[in-house]
Amino acid sequence: MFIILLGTAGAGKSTLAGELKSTMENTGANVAIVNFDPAAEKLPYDADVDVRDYVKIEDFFDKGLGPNGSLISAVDSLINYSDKIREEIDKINPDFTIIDTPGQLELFAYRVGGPLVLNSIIYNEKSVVIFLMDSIFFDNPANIVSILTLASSVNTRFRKPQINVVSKSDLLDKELIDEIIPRLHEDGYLESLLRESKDIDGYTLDLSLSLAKALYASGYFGHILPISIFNELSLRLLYGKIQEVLTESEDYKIYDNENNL
Ligand SMILES: Nc1nc2c(ncn2[C@@H]2O[C@H](COP(=O)(O)OP(=O)(O)OP(=O)(O)O)[C@@H](O)[C@H]2O)c(=O)[nH]1
Ligand SMILES: [Mg+2]
Repeated sequence: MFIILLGTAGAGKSTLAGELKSTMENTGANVAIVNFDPAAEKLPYDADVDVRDYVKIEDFFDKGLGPNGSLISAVDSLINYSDKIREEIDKINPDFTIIDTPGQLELFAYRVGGPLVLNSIIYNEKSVVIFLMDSIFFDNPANIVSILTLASSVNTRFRKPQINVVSKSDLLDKELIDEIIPRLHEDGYLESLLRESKDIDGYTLDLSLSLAKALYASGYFGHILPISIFNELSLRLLYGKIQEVLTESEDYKIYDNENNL
């Protein structure tokens, strides 16, 4: 079973990969981590499988590409090694494989290459996407709408069960954690926050209201889980949610963690 960590640059994916592995292993699970970032320099965990063994980002710089173009081409070229990467994972034979992806989210929200390579590694196994929304995006309701719109793009592209989490929740106010985030799934709540906000008006308000309405109308919202590497309980709740999703048979939806909190 595969757990794909996705999120904007610096959202905490690599750190979470290592911490989640420890949490899961403490309950007896056998967990492997795949580093899926060809441009990673230092990782906060020991990768069991590493795409840097297959592609070198420098080779793409040498072809005259810039840093972003190089990363995109490097990930695309991993399609040639997906069988080998899967063989490596199968040799380890873990209960769960965590895939730590690069923060160049365009690869997964808009382009074909990222999902294509990941799907060819995952093949017919069950998988779940954990989408990390950095707590910095929770500073005002318009930014919450923006990051949820991005989360919905990822969901449209991957068509996999997806758990949306707010990462680094230790940096958020108590009011956000206790009162605002738990209510975000309630139809119309985000719109009321937007209308009450003093910082948003005019066109930005109209656009944000329309996007928020569309997110509710499409049924996109599930409960959003705040997580922090400094809060072991939040990691255990995330693991519980992952287990629940991976043992359910539904094809693709946003998962609701109401019953787990
Ligand atoms: N306060 C706080 N900081 C965190 C948490 N998780 C990660 N960080 C910090 O956030 C920074 C970025 O973490 P990374 O794990 O490298 O983020 P990433 O998403 O892998 O970044 P890219 O691979 O560059 O996209 C590091 O300084 C981490 O120590 C958290 O739960 N709380
Ligand atoms: Mg990383």
